[in-house]
Amino acid sequence: MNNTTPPVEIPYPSPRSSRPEIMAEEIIERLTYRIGKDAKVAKPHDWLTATILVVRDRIIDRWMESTRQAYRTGQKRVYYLSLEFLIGRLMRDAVSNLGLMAEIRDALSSLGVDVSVIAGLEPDAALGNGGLGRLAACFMESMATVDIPAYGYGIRYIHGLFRQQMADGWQVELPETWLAHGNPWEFERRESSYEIGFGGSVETVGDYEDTPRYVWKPAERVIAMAYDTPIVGWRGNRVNTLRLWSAQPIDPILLDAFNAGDHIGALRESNKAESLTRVLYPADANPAGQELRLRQEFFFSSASLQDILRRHLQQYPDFTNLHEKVAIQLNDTHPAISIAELMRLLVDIHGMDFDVSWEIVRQTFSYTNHTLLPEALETWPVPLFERLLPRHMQIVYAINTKILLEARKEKQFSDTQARSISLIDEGGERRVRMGNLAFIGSHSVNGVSALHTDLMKVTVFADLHTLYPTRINNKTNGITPRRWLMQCNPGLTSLIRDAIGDKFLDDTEALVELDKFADDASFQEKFAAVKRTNKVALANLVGSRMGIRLDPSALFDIQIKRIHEYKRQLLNIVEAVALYDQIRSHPELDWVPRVKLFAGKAAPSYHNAKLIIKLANDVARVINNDPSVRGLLKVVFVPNYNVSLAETIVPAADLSEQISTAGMEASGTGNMKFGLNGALTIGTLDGANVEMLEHVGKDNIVIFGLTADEVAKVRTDGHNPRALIEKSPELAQALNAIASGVFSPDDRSRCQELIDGIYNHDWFMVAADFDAYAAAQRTVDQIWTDPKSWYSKTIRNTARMGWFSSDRTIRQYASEIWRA
Ligand code: HBZ
Repeated sequence: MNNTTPPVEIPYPSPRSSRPEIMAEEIIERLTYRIGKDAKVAKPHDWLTATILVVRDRIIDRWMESTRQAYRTGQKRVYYLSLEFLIGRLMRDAVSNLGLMAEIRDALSSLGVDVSVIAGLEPDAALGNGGLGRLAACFMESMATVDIPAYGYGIRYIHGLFRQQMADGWQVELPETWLAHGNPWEFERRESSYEIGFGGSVETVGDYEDTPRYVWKPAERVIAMAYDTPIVGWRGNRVNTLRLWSAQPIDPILLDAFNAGDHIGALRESNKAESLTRVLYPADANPAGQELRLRQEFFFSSASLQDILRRHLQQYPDFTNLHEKVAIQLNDTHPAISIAELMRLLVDIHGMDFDVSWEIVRQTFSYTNHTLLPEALETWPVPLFERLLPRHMQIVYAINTKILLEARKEKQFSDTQARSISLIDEGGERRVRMGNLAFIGSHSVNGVSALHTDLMKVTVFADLHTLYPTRINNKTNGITPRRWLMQCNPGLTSLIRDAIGDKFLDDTEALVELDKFADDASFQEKFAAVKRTNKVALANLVGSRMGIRLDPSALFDIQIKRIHEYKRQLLNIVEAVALYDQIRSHPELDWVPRVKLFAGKAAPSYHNAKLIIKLANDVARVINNDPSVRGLLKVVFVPNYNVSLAETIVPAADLSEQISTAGMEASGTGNMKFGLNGALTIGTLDGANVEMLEHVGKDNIVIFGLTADEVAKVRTDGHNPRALIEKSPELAQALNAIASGVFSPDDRSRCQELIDGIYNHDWFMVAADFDAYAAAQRTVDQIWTDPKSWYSKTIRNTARMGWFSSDRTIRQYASEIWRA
């Protein structure tokens, strides 16, 4: 370029119109020129794609402006690294956040297209398993809403979480194909590609006088290529980026091999690379300890860090201020290898001093822990780690030496304490502890509810907490009120607007104004009518998918979440069986009609969880077909639970089951979604239930069972479940019915082992909590029979759940952890 001529001023395009007639024209334009279809022959999917493209255009201006603004102001950027983003559908979210809901509906209807029909065709982006992945999705939306320049980094899995089908009541996993029709939300960024290495060796350069330099010579290399999805905040104020990495081969085809006739071998490298990002590990709070998983973790960590460093160098000369301009949040330990990788990049590639780098790294990273379950804390065998990441192994040893010396010198740590904080587990097969690495390499370590954070300090991280007593802090989870109230429950949203105005749309805590309507008869009636409409919608869905008729005037009692023994779906099923026995033995009593609805996926390798699904289906079949129950009790297991299904189920719930063994559920977020949508919670004092109790008040929640302290005490003092069962005839009868095959006549001993577990050790306190749980359920029945009291409580739930907005959580992360 000739530097005497001034640069050409390229004007920005003017913002797109939001008039329905203009958008209708644009939809036709996209249909014609982008999809190549005539409106006359266009299929519903074509309309969906064309509509998304039109919506997407309305996001792009703001997206670019958000990026420009971040550069202009030099604001600190937040990077959320997560192996999971459980997003669900994006169209309704984007349209609603842009405030274009009515306009899009009108534009489409002028073309003879029903927006709700095409919206229902959008596949769920299910790039996650459960709570941790859904939290990441809520956080992305909230970070855009509260105007934080943020990037989410993850993996673009070709197959997200498996599709769950039932075969004779058993879970069967089928591949999910969310990309089958293409993904109109994403932008492929070929220019944002990075090389990722694996294996090989480390060479030392320089002699003894010099500080040696280490050069990693990987044996294998793949390319990480970026795909960007814009994430729109509420009212479209800010648009952030979700950047997902896809693995590509360095050489798409080995032509020499192909020409020599080895057609399969010619593609071997290519297939190997692509397999890296082909599937999401379907494990949730279970170990997923295979080599491919570690490869995925390193792959996306390294790509993200290279991207972050490149962006930093566009604005600053070096990395001495990295921690002032960059905050990286590690979503659990899955990206914890980033700590060693950032050290490698700073020291080996950019020639920085080890100790200086370590301080910057520590100030840059922070780590969120999502589970105390020891089996879910990631560790990797040293030989595997060393083979795959030889330079990172050296760095881990170097960090370990530094920290252990510090602990012994400054805090007089004993051998036992040193063993517990070490990055290497030396008991048995030597393993690298990713939790300890994440803790030591971060300036902040947070739990996700007050109870969970307190327990972290005295259990898994007790000794690290002694060493760094200010590092652990709490950030109670939250949920985005856009998806989990405004979009999924438009009826309730408009009722609330009529009552208290619009303030709650921007400040969820303003919902508290609703409190004064809790005992207002006319408001209660409208609240009940909205709930009924939502229940009819759910009943229709269950009717059409499963052929089971649900009575919308029954109490809808709902437990939806991953299937895990600690979440105690089994306790709920056993209680259903006990209730079934009671109804049959006392037909003269006034039983409250109930629907017990379950949904959730089990990790494919989790035997007992899959058995619990089968049991739920077996119990459902027997109860639903027993005329003596007269429809007073129905049990349903709805297959293929996902975000979209939750959006129909949550608004329809009367009762929310949050019944985990106290001390085991880190937080829970489903509990918050139900409360916000006006369900009563039956729950233990576990996770965020404890804080929900504080917010909604003890009269508006039904709490039962052992506390976390009591569970711990029972476990150490010794627990005699058999004696308890013998003292509880209802429990004994229900357990014996299940164990003896009443619900599994084809295989009478199917559940014997499951029930033996309760008799012999009862690790999850099913027997210990059963009587309290059954009594709490009868309290729920009591409240239900007095509708005034029921709605007074459930309205207060909606009114007082505003604090559980993820906007509040994100503001706390921003001010207390990221300083952004
Ligand atoms: O994270 C969940 C917790 O169980 C839930 O209580 C919490 O509300 C939610 C969000 O903070 N945890 C997960 O979804 N997953 C894991 O904890 C996990 C841990 C290790 C793994 C896989 C999953 O290897």
